[in-house]
Amino acid sequence: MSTAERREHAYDLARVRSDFPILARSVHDKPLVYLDNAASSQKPRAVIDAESRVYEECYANVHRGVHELSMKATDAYEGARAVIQRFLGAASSEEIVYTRGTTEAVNLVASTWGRKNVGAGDEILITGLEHHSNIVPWQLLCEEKGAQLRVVPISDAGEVALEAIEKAITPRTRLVSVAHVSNALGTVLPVKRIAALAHAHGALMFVDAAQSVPRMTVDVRDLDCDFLGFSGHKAYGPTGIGALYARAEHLKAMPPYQGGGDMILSVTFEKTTYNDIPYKFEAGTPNIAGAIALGAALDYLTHLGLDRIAAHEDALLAYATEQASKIEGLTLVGTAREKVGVLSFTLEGIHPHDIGTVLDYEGIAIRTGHHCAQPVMDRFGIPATARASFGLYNTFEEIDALVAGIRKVQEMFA
Ligand code: 7TS
Repeated sequence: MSTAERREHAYDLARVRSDFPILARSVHDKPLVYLDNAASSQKPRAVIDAESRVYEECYANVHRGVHELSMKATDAYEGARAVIQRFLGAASSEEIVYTRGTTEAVNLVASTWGRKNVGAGDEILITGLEHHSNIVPWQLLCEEKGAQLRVVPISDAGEVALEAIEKAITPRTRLVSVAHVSNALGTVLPVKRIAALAHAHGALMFVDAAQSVPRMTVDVRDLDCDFLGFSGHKAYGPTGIGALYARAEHLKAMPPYQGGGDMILSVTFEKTTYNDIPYKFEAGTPNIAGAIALGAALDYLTHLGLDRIAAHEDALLAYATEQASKIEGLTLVGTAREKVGVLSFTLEGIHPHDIGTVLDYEGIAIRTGHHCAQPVMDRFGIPATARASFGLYNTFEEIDALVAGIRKVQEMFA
């Protein structure tokens, strides 16, 4: 995109920033520079208000009461499910299951679809750049079933070759499960093409969309995936709420996840019949206000425009990469051609935790550590990285502050 086109597509950044009350605060007497968006993003007023409005105006339990408040709460809760459905391009809102987030979406599929469909000698295929939440649930399943977890390696740039994935799929592969965007490296995986490969070999496809949903258009029918999970809190919504998208035919065939209220049609001590999808997978009183506020967050993103958000973040990452490359002793970890959202790096002779601590005193929030992707660190032979991750409200001046902060770290540890 040219500079002129970018300007035309850009939104009013100052106005957008004013939508996020927390961005006005200072940290250690410095203006807050929040660059930890891959871990969790800040919330706009629209989300904060949506959540408090539920408790002030229409709070009651859902799917239960005939009284006015319960019906209002149910309407808003189901309305938010329809927002998620449209946001993801799903065919029907019965394909949207509320979960606590991405982690629970993976665990739900592993322990329901997985327990039913994966047997001894079968294989689950993942890549070397996965977050722990897209590794451990499959390990647990494989251990229980005598199945095998296979891993497609990543290159020095942090990419995964399509040919390597194709080679790793065998007639025993039941599921391919990959991140759309790596949280540690920023690599964008070609999930649409990976889904086509999986299907061509009779396997299903799970997309971990935790990092893509907040920063690019994600359309489940275009990707043609079977399952997709994301977290509300990374998409400017509340914590403790997210969703699993799954094709209706899979949900109908899958056994229930947890047992309890709301997931049943009838219960006797002899036999229980289960509710229709998606409720079959939603036992117990859910995060009602959180779900409704997640709907408000996705509406906010839609209103701003996912392509404008993506263009802005691309420009931020390009600028940050250019500036960081000028710093002697700084090594970028993750240099994929298709990359978004995060800038992971190490500084020669300085532990990432020291980088994070010094930057914090400058008011700059980044994450340091293994980012719940220890195999990625092992692959690059490092214990940790420092990671700046961008959001729709970050500015070019904030990247300048980051760069100045990094230089200060180097001076202190010289
Ligand atoms: N998958 C990816 C790609 C992620 O980045 C994360 C969280 C998860 C799954 C798990 O999401 P949750 O909401 O269920 O916890 N990633 C990070 C991170 O990069 N820093 O903190 C959490």
